[in-house]
Amino acid sequence: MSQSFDARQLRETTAADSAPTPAQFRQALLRHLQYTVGKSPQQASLFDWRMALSHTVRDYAVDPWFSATRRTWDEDRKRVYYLSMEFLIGRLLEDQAINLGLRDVMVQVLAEFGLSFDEVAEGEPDAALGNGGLGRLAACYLESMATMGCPAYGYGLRYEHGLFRQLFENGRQIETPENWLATDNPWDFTRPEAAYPVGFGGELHDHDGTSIWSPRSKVLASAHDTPVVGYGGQWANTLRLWAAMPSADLFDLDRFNAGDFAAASEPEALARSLSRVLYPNDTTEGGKELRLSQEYFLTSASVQDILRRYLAAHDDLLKLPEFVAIQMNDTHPAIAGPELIRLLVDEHAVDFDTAVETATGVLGYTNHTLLPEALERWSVGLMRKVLPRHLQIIETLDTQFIALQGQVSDPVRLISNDQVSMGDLAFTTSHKVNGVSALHTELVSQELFPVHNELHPGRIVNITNGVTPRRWLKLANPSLAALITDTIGAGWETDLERLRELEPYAEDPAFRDAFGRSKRQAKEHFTGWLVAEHGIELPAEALYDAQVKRLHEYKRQLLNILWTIAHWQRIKRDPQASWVPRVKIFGGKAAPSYHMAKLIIQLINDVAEVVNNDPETRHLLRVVYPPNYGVSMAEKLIPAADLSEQISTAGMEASGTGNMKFALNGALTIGTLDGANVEIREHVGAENFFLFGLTTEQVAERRAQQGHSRAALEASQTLRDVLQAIAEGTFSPEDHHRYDGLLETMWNSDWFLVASDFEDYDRAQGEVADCYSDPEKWQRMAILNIARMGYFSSDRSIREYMSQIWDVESAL
Ligand code: NBG
Repeated sequence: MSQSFDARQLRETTAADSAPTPAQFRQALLRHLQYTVGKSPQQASLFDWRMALSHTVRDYAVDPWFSATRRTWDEDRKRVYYLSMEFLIGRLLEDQAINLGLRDVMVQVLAEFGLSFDEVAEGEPDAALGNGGLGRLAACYLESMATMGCPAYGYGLRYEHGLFRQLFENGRQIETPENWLATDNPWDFTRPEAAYPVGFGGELHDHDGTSIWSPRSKVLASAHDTPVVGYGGQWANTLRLWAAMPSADLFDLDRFNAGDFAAASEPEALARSLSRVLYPNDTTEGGKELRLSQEYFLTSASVQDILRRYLAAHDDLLKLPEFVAIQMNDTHPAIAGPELIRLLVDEHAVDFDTAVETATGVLGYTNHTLLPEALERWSVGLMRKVLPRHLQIIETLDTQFIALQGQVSDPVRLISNDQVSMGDLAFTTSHKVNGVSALHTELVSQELFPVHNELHPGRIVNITNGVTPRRWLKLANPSLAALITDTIGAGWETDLERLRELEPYAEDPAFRDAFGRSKRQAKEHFTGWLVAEHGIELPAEALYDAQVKRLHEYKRQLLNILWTIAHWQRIKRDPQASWVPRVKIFGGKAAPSYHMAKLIIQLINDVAEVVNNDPETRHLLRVVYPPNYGVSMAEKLIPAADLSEQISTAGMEASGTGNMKFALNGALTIGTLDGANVEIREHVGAENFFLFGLTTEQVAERRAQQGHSRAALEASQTLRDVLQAIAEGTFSPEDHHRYDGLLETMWNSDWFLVASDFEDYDRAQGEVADCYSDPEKWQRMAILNIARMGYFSSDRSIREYMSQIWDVESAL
């Protein structure tokens, strides 16, 4: 039973019991070095060692992978399919080694060859197949599903180029292509036999009242599998990524022979572009044909694969919901509803209404944002061009949905203003729709889908996000993880609520000291990397105050940097006062076409340039912004932070997951009542959280007030001084007008209420500084944060998905 599944059982038989001896591991490693990589230990480069090591670790994943797959077939278990355009995995070597119980032996054996594991591992490129929170959540969920023994597949695209690599040139963001597949990907099993044709475009013909779709071009989706091993090595699932391939049989010889060369090679051109590059937009979507085609490519290949697997063991397609749960990660794979209906009706002769009922029984939809620009809408013209049969199905669904609403003057429609609303489509074809934090789910019900909600009470459920403690504590923060294990014993890794046993230790001076030492170690690890990688030196004894996440106006990096300027001005006015030394750390990328976000990046870098070179304040204030923030940087940075900035305009951040990682690693949060901050504050205690800012309701009221930005500025001399300094070119001496646009927005519109929240943020930052001056108090609060974060394990989230949405049981 999923409900009674006791994760503690895992501890008894973790892979440690069956872990290889150093001699066995050494032998396996040397074998791979010689026969897979073709090198001797004397000749091997760090790259060669990493390849041999990855293959060695991968070997240990195969047995649990086979046995999990076999058991799922033998026991005819229900499987979960997580469809996502993004999986932000990062590196895999250490993650897999930890879950297989191989980390220690691996480090030891490498040392025998004079190698440091960190050095070897640092060469692994991040699999950056995602933009931000949504993609990283998918990666955490895969890992948790494997740990919980939930039979599951992740389905995604194998982009040749993941999220762009960010460089700074004179403080400005430059995007360069990322190339994670440039060298071998040792985790990948190529599965040429698992390939499906995916059609695009073409025409519909009527045949005896049914529609026959003849696509104009077809592209082959070909599978690449990576085993995902759960902690303890007892279960493993599959991440299946589709690569697009032109296929010989799909090459249109007739067209070619008729002289229409361009048309004949159309499938080839389409194939080359489909899995070439990840769309670099976080939350906003370019209305591009290629993007829609990518989404359909992922969805169609996955749904065909799912049906093939189901039909290999069953023949009654109407029982699909008993054995299959498909989760749509945002609306990106929302074409899954029409695709499943199409396959059932057109290829398996199921009648339309039964097909709809079956699809709805299978599908679930997670909404990750309320931002209107992120709610996908495709024009009817584009749909007709790319997916004519699907458009026809959506039109029928639309008619049925309107009928369901009865006699209302202005019904909600799946198609309106010549656009298909993918959110409304996803809702109508799912049996459950979930938000990602309590506040967000409330807003999804009230603001986004009120009509759907009334028609289908109970369909909307909340499942607050979570993060995997294996990667975000055990791997990322070895010193804190060791302290926790020494104090409460092992087992917290799969039963994070056990961290509560740390609570009494908040009062224990010896434990607080030990916690302080572990924080210092994490800081040294981060700053050591920062020096080596970027040549940036940081003072060790300072408050590390971090905001790392995608650049977006609603996340308000602007509020943070404006306050930083105010703080600098204050120090300069009174350099002798007892200031708490601070390091302001920023990290994150902006969508390449998002002008304002890029301007904010430039401002942060411009401010850093001036502030870091000010001899008067240098020892008290630093601003650092290492370029190309990603999973691997986060693993070093988050454990080092003292303060976590979660300062979005209330009502705009669906959940946040960085907020959870920081608090779990003992950073205190300065934050608004937004997303999962609300629940984090409830769990850790209001007295252990620096709250500020307008609430969601107050945000709405404030926005409705004419001239609110000017009024707020008139009330804050501090903020006016900051804007004045920017306007005078203090940070852009070569171009006084660089920030005119930004200043104009601050005075005249300020949709994100930076000015309105500034004074209260300033007050909260003052409290932070006071509190940090009392190390005992600070450490007590930090320890209580850690102790009370157990709820935010992605294991808890997955358990809720299993029982509330997927109706699937753990196999363990
Ligand atoms: C993001 C939200 C975050 C949330 C993650 C994961 C999108 C569309 N949404 O607040 O902005 O934590 O999803 O749910 O990327």
